[in-house]
Amino acid sequence: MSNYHIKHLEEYYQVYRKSVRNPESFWEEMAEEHFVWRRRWDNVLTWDFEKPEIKWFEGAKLNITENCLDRHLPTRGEKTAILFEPNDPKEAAQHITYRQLHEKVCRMANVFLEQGIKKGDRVCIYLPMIPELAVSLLACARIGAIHSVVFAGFSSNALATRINDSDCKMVITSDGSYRGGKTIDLKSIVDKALEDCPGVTSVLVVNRINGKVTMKEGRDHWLQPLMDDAYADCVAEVMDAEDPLFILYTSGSTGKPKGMVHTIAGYMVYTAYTFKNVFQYREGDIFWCTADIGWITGHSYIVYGPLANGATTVMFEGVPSHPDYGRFWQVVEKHKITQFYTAPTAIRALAKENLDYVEKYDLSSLKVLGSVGEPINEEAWHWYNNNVGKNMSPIVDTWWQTETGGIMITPIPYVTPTTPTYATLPFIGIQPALMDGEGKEIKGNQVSGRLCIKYPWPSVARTIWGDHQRFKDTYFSAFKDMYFTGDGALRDAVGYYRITGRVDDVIIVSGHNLGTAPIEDSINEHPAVAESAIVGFPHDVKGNALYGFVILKETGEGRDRDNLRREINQQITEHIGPIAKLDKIQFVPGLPKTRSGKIMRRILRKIASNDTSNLGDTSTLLNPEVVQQIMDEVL
Ligand code: 7RM
Repeated sequence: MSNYHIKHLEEYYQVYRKSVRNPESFWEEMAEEHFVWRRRWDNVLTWDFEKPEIKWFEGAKLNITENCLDRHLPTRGEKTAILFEPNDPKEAAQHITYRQLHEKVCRMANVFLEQGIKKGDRVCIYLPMIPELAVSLLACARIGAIHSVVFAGFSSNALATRINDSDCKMVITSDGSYRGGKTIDLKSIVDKALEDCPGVTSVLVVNRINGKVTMKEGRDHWLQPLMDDAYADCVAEVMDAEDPLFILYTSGSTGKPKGMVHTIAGYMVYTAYTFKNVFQYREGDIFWCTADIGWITGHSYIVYGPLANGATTVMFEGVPSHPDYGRFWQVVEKHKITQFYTAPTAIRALAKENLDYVEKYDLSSLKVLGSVGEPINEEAWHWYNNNVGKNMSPIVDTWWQTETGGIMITPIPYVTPTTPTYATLPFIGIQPALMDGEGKEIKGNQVSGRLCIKYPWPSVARTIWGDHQRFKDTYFSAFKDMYFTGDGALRDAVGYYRITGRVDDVIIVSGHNLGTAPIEDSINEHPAVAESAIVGFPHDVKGNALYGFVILKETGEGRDRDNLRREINQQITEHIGPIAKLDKIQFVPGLPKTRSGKIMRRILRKIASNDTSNLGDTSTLLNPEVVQQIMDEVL
């Protein structure tokens, strides 16, 4: 098991240097030793960032489900693969063993075949966080169909756009879903979407809520009876390393969503290796990633990464606030979770609530805490570290993207000393570069620039479905021979990276580059402030000035607003300098967020610059109502 499990910092540097000196031989060794192949590759890597074209393990044959399921059966057949924790804490958790999961996947794969789905066909999956969701991804992979998961919080419009863009033939959904105290009628959302999707010939429906649905004759079928009748084994389709595994849509800054295409072998190798190291996974651990499988985090670190390692992975159907704000910690105690991976937005929401919700539970099983999705602000970091980790569990602040497939910049717990708000060091095999406005690499430490990656890694996306030109334009054109992430970052004196946010979040005020994240951190440290977001707006003298949207904590609601504004600016002056002071501060009830918890600054920018006639695409907003509320009170 050479180099598979990094145990101390010196070893990290050694393995890192090796992986960078000769990436091909490094990844070849990993691929050889830790996976099962039907045929060996002819080339480890061929690449050209100009075209762009990237191929890993070309010529190899495999099926990812044999790596995630079949090969574990002799040694781990009775081990829990998926631990399902339902929305309602009174409903029993389900422990699905590797043997049971294998059987479910095979049965579902046979159902797909009966529905006429063939290798290469696209299947849209629109399901809540129930076991059938994970099973359906693997069932697609079993027969070589390409899954396209659409997060079940998206509207029928957004769903239809995604189904049509990749020309899906089949949709897997459920009658409905439980979310906290609510139920949502998913099937009727699908029905509405399908009015505009002539290419969909069959719909398979999971019964989750015993809901009333209309089933369209000839098109719609309940899934369970078909699975019961299906054969319990299914021969795995032998796939090429570079065949697509899935499409996953990610919102662009403008225009329609981008269907990122990931291919089988490289994605498998990279997600498995990162899972093992970034979470210091050991046999017997119970790993919980709270993301939805509708996002890349769920694909890579609920399904493929954990299962490739034969791990027990938790699927949680519920929400952090139901039946109360202690739900996450109750689940940690109940299932003795060893690794807990969540998003800063969830941490901030829970940190606003009474500490009793955390302190009530025994969290001593935890060994590693993870964060992903946005920069974690200092206050949230400390809250997480003190109250969840009890200063005993390292926090891995993992930076990566839908496009990167797996974690790219991250500490390795118990190996890399952590610093709040820093994603720290590049993962093994990852070669970051910071670039300036002229397209030159900025070398050395204590510098900041645009974050690029110089060399291919196995799980980089290969194209945008149906639009290779856009793939090239978006990621491979800004800087020659580099993958451009769209993020800004700084590298500190010891070479640690801090992600400062999307590059379009950099605001130039009087010629100074200001990242939004440190200013927001400073504001958020004010005791009356719950959360904030900053954008620039045009200013005669400064070029841009800063506009802050601030959510107050309940304790701050009664305070004099002008005093609060003065205190906030005083604090920014102390933390960053007077240059970062805000010209305008508006107190708001909420911030417009995407369904994955990212603030939609584009909308705030329009509001701040009084340009609200066309807000652009708001279909991915979780809370469209706050936009109107903010506009009604604009300064
Ligand atoms: C995994 C995921 C990608 C964007 C990325 C960043 C931001 C993600 C961090 C982060 C600071 C982090 N995929 N981002 N992780 N920023 N620190 N640890 O979130 O495609 O949905 O988003 O998210 O801007 O480019 S994603």
